[in-house]
Amino acid sequence: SEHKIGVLVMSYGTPESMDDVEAYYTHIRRGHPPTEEQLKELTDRYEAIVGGVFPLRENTNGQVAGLQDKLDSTAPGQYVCYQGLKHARPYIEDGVEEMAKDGIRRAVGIVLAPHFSTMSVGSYIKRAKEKADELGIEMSFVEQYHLHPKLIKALTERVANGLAVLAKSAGADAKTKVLFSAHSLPEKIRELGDPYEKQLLETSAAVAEAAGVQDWQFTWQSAGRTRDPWLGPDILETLDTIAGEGVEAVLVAPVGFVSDHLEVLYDLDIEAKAEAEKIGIKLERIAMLNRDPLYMETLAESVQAAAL
Ligand code: FEC
Repeated sequence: SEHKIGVLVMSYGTPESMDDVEAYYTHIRRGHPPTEEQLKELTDRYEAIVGGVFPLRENTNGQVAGLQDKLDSTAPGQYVCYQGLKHARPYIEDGVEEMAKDGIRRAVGIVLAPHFSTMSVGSYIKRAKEKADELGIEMSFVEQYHLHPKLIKALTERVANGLAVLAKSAGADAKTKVLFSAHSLPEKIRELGDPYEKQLLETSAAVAEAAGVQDWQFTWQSAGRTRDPWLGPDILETLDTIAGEGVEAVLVAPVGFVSDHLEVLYDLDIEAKAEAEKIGIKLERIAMLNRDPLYMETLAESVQAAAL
């Protein structure tokens, strides 16, 4: 397979079992183990989410397989996909080692997150590049694909469907708002001139425009539990603010994420939904991309462009 191009598909990673949550959390905290209380809080969140405990693993596996299929159909025999996770096995470095073992000399890296931040996609790339340099693999990277037309189309379809569902539950006359959201990051990214915020607003504006949505805003979610200030306002606060402005129905579009996982199934479907109920807002969420064919094409085309 020496002439094949390796594709390192990188994703956040999730624990393999309940027993693995502590090690996973320790890795996220850069080697600092969580307290009993922090660990219990995270374990409780995993136990509360619907559809089995760790859906991100299956979804990432499905996306890697879907991308391989798409590449095989457009460029038969040219690409071979490997998985590399940020906080769980197989780690990013394990994926690069697998490529080296298979004799891969050239590779492309892509992250299952559309927007670039030095703290997110940048850190995946840094780790992959370090390992690839060490093992003599020549590697290029897709840094973002947040305005790829097929990504925008897939998200637009979901917003249109979500609004139709919401109109049924809240009534077609309800004052409705679309809230685009993404994972918050520490405020210090602003001083670094990070493109994350700008790119998220660009995706949101493109989808709103294509879906004909007039009333929308962007909000953050899932801020970390650290002492640094994180980007806000958080979705819970935004819901309170817009309830005060007379909004009766909200469609949440978490465009910074591509899979069903904890930050969507807990932070939005349980936590934000409960807050909305408390203040009398009807809340629905768009379906996540998971293995959507348009998303698979977005990934395949981005990989092929970066491989040139
Ligand atoms: O379903 C799952 O098992 C995993 C869900 C999950 C995704 C995810 C995505 C992103 N994160 C990003 C940034 C940070 C920063 C910190 C941080 C902490 C956590 C914790 C859990 C967690 N994240 Fe995450 N994130 C997911 C899960 N994340 C659990 C630890 C408990 C907590 O704080 O809630 C803070 C780390 C630190 O202490 O420094 C920063 C970003 C994304 C979206 C991009 C991507 O997917 O890479 C950014 C999914």
